[in-house]
Amino acid sequence: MVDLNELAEAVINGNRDRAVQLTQQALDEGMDAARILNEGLIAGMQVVGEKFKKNEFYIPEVLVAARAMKAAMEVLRPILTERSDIQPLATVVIGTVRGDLHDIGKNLVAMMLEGAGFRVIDLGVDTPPEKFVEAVKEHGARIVGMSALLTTTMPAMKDTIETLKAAGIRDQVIIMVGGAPLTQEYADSIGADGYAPDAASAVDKAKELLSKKAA
Ligand code: B1M
Repeated sequence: MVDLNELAEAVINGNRDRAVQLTQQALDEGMDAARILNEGLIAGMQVVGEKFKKNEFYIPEVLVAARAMKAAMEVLRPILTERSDIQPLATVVIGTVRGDLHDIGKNLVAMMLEGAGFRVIDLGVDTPPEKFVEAVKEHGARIVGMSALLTTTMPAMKDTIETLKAAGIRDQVIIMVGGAPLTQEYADSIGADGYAPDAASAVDKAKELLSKKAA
């Protein structure tokens, strides 16, 4: 049986091949994908963050850890995005906000939403407000999802909401925000419709807000 601490270690050490191999092995052994993700990959990345904060790790180490985590997430993708229904629940436009290059959490949220039956348009990282507006118009999105991992890029969420307002489409969409430094209070203060602390609750929140809006 795969030891998930070993998987976390592989992420911490940036050992991509080992992370991929252990993730695949855990799946083959019938382990739950959410458990592999939370207790292996996310737990490892948590340690990376702590080491980075204490100056025990620098950017290159964090980058190789992120590369290992992303490669292992690709192994989980087919399971996380497996869907039973055919008609998408709604279209979600999602992106990491302007100035912010962190995308692991955003990618996870996108995968889980896809798995829950949403059509997801992923705008990537460092997304300017205007790009969100264009994408909502182009794809007829009902939900706008924004991710930020830096306290310095959180204000870009407010800018994006203001830009959606200026474009006259703010009330057509549900705005959801998330990312490690975010709180419900911050989400309320910038006028977002919803906040979720992790990818699984982001799916619940999206469904809840959608049904409220339809009611
Ligand atoms: Co950066 N970084 N980083 N980094 N990095 C953090 C965020 C930091 C907390 C590290 C630390 O000091 N401990 C710190 C931010 C401090 C702050 O602002 N308070 C930091 C810093 C300072 C920086 C730089 C400024 C460093 C520098 O250059 N001096 C720089 C900024 C670059 C930029 O963006 N402009 C930088 C760069 C990088 C890398 C490029 C090296 C790399 C990113 C690689 C990549 O993403 N492709 C990186 C990484 C990996 C991290 C840490 C270690 C890990 C982030 C992560 O992937 N976590 C991070 C420390 C940490 O968070 N422990 C750190 C795992 C991921 C699954 O969690 O993203 O929180 P998370 O997503 C969760 C939830 O937040 C939520 O669901 C996800 C899944 O459960 N969620 C949503 C996320 N988005 C959501 C959206 C929703 C709903 C929920 O609705 C739409």
